[in-house]
Amino acid sequence: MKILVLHGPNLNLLGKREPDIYGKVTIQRINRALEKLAAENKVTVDFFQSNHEGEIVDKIGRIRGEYQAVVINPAAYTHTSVAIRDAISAVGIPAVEVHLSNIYAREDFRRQSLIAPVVKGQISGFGVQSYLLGFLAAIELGKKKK
Ligand code: CA2
Repeated sequence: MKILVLHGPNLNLLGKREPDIYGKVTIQRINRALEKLAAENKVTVDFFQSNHEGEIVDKIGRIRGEYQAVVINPAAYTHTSVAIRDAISAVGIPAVEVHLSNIYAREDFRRQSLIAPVVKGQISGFGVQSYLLGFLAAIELGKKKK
């Protein structure tokens, strides 16, 4: 089974700026923790990060047949992107939305996710654990898909 982990805009800055909000963990450390979890569960994981909406849309459009599930942190595009929502809806691969912070405990504009209605579920507010829990959920979804 292959699972894609998709990181949205500015997540490449994790651990380097604004550690008070997102902590000191870097995207590289999150990816290493996911690789360990993937190995323990005998699944393959690939990673993709982009700051560009169109690149994320294109990537989602290319994954049919290659991946059984997707874990996505759409970052700021969570709150704005009809294009990413439509891409997830169209591709027909189960997706899990994850957020480091609890988006419902933050500014009003972060409390709406345009992505949530087209994913299987959302995990928000547990820092790196959000990714790990989301990845375990994705494994279960991928098993059903096989
Ligand atoms: O909590 C999350 O995971 C978010 O998806 C993170 C996004 C934010 O726009 C969402 O509302 C919630 C921000 C990711 C960018 O992270 C930064 C890290 C360091 C410095 C600046 C931004």
